[in-house]
This record gives sequence, C-alpha cells and structure tokens, in this order.
Amino acid sequence: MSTPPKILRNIAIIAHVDHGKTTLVDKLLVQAGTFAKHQHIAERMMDTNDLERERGITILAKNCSIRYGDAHINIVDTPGHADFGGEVERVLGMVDGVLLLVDAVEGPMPQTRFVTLKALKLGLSPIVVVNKVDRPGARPEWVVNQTFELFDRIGATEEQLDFPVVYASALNGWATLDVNVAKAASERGGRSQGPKGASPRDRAEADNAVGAAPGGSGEADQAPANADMRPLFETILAHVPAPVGDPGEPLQFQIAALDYSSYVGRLGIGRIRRGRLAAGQEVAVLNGPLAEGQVAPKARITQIFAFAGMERVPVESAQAGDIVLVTGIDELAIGTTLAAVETPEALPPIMVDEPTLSMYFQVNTSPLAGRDGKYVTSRNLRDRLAKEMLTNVALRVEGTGDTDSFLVSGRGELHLTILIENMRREGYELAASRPRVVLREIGGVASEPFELLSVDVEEVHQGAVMEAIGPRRGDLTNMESDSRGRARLEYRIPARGLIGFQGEFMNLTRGTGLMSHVFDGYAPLKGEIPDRRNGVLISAEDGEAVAYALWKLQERGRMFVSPGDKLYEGMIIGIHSRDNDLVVNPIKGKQLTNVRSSGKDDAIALTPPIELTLEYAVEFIADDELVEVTPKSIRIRKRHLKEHERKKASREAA
Ligand SMILES: Nc1nc2c(ncn2[C@@H]2O[C@H](COP(=O)(O)OP(=O)(O)OP(=O)(O)O)[C@@H](O)[C@H]2O)c(=O)[nH]1
Ligand SMILES: [Mg+2]
Repeated sequence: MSTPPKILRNIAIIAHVDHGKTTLVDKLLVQAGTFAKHQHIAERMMDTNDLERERGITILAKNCSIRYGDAHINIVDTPGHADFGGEVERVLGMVDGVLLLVDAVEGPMPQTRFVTLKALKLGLSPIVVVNKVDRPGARPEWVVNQTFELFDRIGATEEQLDFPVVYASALNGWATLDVNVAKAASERGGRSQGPKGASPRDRAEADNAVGAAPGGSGEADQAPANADMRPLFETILAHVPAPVGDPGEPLQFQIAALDYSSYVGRLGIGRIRRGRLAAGQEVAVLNGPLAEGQVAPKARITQIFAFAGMERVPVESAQAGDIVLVTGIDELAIGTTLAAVETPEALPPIMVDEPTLSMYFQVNTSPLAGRDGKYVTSRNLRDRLAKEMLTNVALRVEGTGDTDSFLVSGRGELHLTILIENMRREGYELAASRPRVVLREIGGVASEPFELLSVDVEEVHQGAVMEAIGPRRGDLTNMESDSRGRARLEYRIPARGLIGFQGEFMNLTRGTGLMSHVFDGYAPLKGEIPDRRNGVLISAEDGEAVAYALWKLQERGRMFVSPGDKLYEGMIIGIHSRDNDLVVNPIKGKQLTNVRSSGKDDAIALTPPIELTLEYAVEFIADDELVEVTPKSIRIRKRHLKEHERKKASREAA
C-alpha cells in the first residue's frame, strides 16, 4: 500500500451459525471509528445481500478492515451454516489468525468442530471468544472447558491448546479477559451503556469493582462500566502473527474470492503471498502448474483496491501480506495465481470438501412455463450455472444425457436452494428434483455421507424426537440434560436420513427445537430408510382453482392452493390424508344442487393452504415429482403430467 501501516494483521472470524460473528464485526468496525458519529449504522452491516438480510444468516464470506492505533487489521467474516462451509475453507488461506466464537450458553456445536478442524489443519492458532456472556444461563467456564476438549479431541498441538480466551458480549459491544466479569454479566442481564472512552486503568478498576459486587443496585441492565472491545483488539495484536512473505521475492498472489462490479468488471480478492504488485503491472495468469514448454498467459492489472472499513479504496501498490482486490483481468477463477511474468509459479489450487447432495435442475416444461420468467431455456440454465461455478467453489455441475437437465451438487439443501432462490430473483425458471445424497465407492464398498447431528429439545419432546430419528438410522452418540428442562442429543446419521427431517422436527417440538448438522465423512451404506410419506392430491385438469371444489376436497387432505390459483393437469394441489395418490378435480364449479341450504354458499370456510416455500417443497417431493420454480411461484407437480404416463412409468419401474 502507498503508506504501509506499521502493523498488519489478517484474521477470519469463524463459528457455528448464529454465534454472533457478524454482530462482532459490526462492533469492531464502529469502535475502530470507521463510521462518522452521525452516520446511521445498520445491524449486521456485513450481511449485505438481500437473502442474507431476509434470513438473518451470512451466506458469503466478506472482507473489511479496521484501523486500531497503528495497526491495519483485515477481517474476513464467514458464514456459520454448515452448507456454506466451503466459503470458510476457501478464505482461511488468506489469514494468519482466527477468532473462534463460541456461544456462552450453547458451547461448541457441530459447525464449531468443522471450522476449528479446518483452522487447526492450516496451522492457525485460534483465539477463543466466548460470546453472548450477557445471555441468561451463560456458562463461560463450562464453554471454555468444552472448547478445550474439542481442540484436544481433534488433534490440536500444544500451542493451539494454549489458546487465549476473551469473553464478549458482541451485541453490547464489550469484551473482557476476566471470567468473573463475564459471569457477572449474565447474572445482571448485562446490557451495555456503550464505551465511555475511559483509560485502560480506570476500566480495569471498574471491571474489578463490578466483578466483586455484581448487580449491586439490583438494576438488570448495567454492563461493566466503560467496557468496550479493547481487550479483544489487544489480544488480536498480541496473539495473531504478522503475515510472513518477502516483498523482495517474485510476485505470487492467489485469488480466494471473486466479485463483480458493473463499473470495473470482474474483481479478484486475495492475499499477496510474496513480492509486490503495482497498478498497471503485467502478470502471468496461472490455473495450476505449467506443462513443459507451455507459456503462461499474461494479463495486465488495471487497478488495486485495499479495504478500508467496508469501503474499497484504490491504492498504487501492495505487497506481501496485504489483502487486496484487483481489476482488469477477466479470466480469474477461485484459486488462480497471479505471478511475476519472469517467474510464473502457481500456488496449489484451493481445495474444499466434496459435495454430498445433488439435485437435477431442469428446463421448466409445465404448461405454465415462461409466463413470468425471463430466462427459461436450457442454454440460459447452462450459462447461469457455468457462471455460478466460477465463484461457488463447493458446487459441481454436470451435464446429463439430456440437454435440458443438469446434475447440480452441493454441500446441503440450503446450499442448493439458496442458488435456486437467487436464480428465480434474477428471472430464471426451472424445475428441480428431490435431493439425493452423492454415493461413492470407497475401497470397493458403496458408501454414503454421514452427518453429525445435534438437537436441543425440551425434555417433553425428547421421546418423540428419538423415535423419529431411530428409523432414519441415526446412532445416538451423546445425550445430556441441562437440568433446566432441555436436553441435547447428538447423533451420527446418514445424510439421507436428514432429507425432509427439518419439517418433521419442527412439528414434533412445536417449533421449540434447535437442530444443526455438519458433514462428518463417508461410511458404508446403512439400511433402508422408510419413506413414510402421505400420498398427494393431483389436479385432473388445467384451469383455475374454484373455492367450492377446494372446499369439497378439504376432507381428503390439506391444500397447497387457493381459489383462483392457476392449475394444470398433473400438478400437485395438496397432501392426501391416506398413503396413495389421488387424481381430483379442483376446477369444477358448483353443480346446480341445493347446497345453498347449508347457508354457507357465499362464504365457504376454507382452511388456509400450506404455504409452499422452496425449502418445504424440495423436502416434500418424491422421486417422481418436481418443484416448479418461477420468479413468482413455487408449484409442485408430477414428473409425468398425464395419469396414463405415470401408470406406464411405474409399470416400467416395476
Ligand atoms: N444476547 C446476545 N445476542 C447476541 C450477541 N451477539 C450476537 N447476538 C445475536 O445473535 C444472533 C446472530 O447474530 P449474527 O451476528 O448474525 O451471528 P453470525 O455468527 O454472524 O451468524 P451466521 O453468519 O449466520 O453464522 C443475532 O440475533 C444477534 O443479535 C451477544 O453478545 N449477546
Ligand atoms: Mg454472520
């Protein structure tokens, strides 16, 4: 950079979903003075895209930076949901240290294990941040012990086991090294008054006073006086090593993330391993090592940007250790190395775990196809998926025998449905099949992916949940009661057994259960998992749903559609209360009979339909069904729309 800061640190923030990473980044940005006082600051600022804000989760890893005194700290915020684990893997190579956040009530969860494993393997020494110490029921000491055990179990080195611990309430903007202060915060309810800018000495005294006499006044909203994030900033500076890499050596710069801007085109983001980079410089563009006698393609970098807060500011040059963006090269992919022209040496490709779940994405062939989408052809789909492959590292797309169908594989249902959701918002239409696990032959044995599942349920629901997981072939590995009426159960379960489980779990626990799971590894196929689904109600005709007809059908099951909805022959309009499929006519109007005597003719009491979300639909369908996705609608249909075609297909299958 033009005026290199005296001190540089590159860190990533990793954790299980919802443990508070993005909230922590908010407070680091604010307290490092990135924003002017009057500026309106949104919550979870780094969750910038629409789906992230709507769902309250991070999907894409993102960079920002802060200035703390003389130090420039580059920060990568990562997603915690297991399906986006590929994002975490690809960005860890950019940093020299990680903050591992662990919820002060929940402790380490499945994804904590996954991200910790990845960080430890890269030789990173995490700083453990026990976050949310303000929560009622926070148990910071227990959490630290559990985290230590986790590190030990997955093979941490002595140095990694000796991790520093910071206790924090990211939401309230403060951190402390003192476990007693942390414990007092939970007893008080711990809401902060915000930083007051006292000297460190004053703060230390105040902290001690609070620790000694928690909640003296009986007020439940007092945080440690004058507390702020300084203890965390200081721990980062003290424990995260400065980046290594010699600016004097030939350039090596690996692209770890891509972005696009309509002004400058494709942007590559990465960390300079060695050497220097200047705006306008010519570089070799390498995707893997060069073959004998092969000449590396060359290209010219137009501009270089560094991160300043959440902004990107142009700089003239950058050097080993810096995390920067470059523009001007269109052939960038994740893992591409930009190297000195005279010394074109590629860095090893960025590897992420293989996908475990796949779905067919097909051209929408329903009778209603093309009504609201802009992009509906096989070519549109192919181009869009090819574009996605450039940035979505954990995704695979394969052609099939059929040019209208693509096999898309990812790390879980959410990974694939988020892609579909993005596509429909961009104006695409498609049909998606039921997700299937990706099987593999390992040492001649047919194997399937297994997940570590953790469920947290009220004890009254424990029996029902265990009964539901049994036939799904889950093996109970641990069971623990929190002696406050909730239990945590841990299982190892085939990923196959989890397809469609989320909805059932929410029903069984009346919405109070928490569940999460993460890929563990491949193992030999377990036995059959029964498909205990109800049959469906299938429309016999094309047309608009009629209230009276739906009302008559209600006794046969639950509906997906409302009066006035456009329907077609072979479309699934509801769940049959029995286990067989039933062709029905939801289009037929009222016959001229004396139904009027019921007195309800003009105000038929219809049970509200089940709302068909994309996730629900994808989990619901059977192998011979498809989810039709358009920018405005989600419908489900039989793969074969005509009854005689379905009969023929099932005869052939048998
Ligand atoms: N009580 C309390 N709540 C917190 C704290 N930090 C974060 N939260 C809340 O926890 C929820 C999740 O916070 P996020 O910052 O989105 O968590 P995240 O780790 O970025 O989540 P993902 O990116 O989806 O993995 C939000 O509702 C936050 O307000 C904290 O210190 N105390
Ligand atoms: Mg987040």
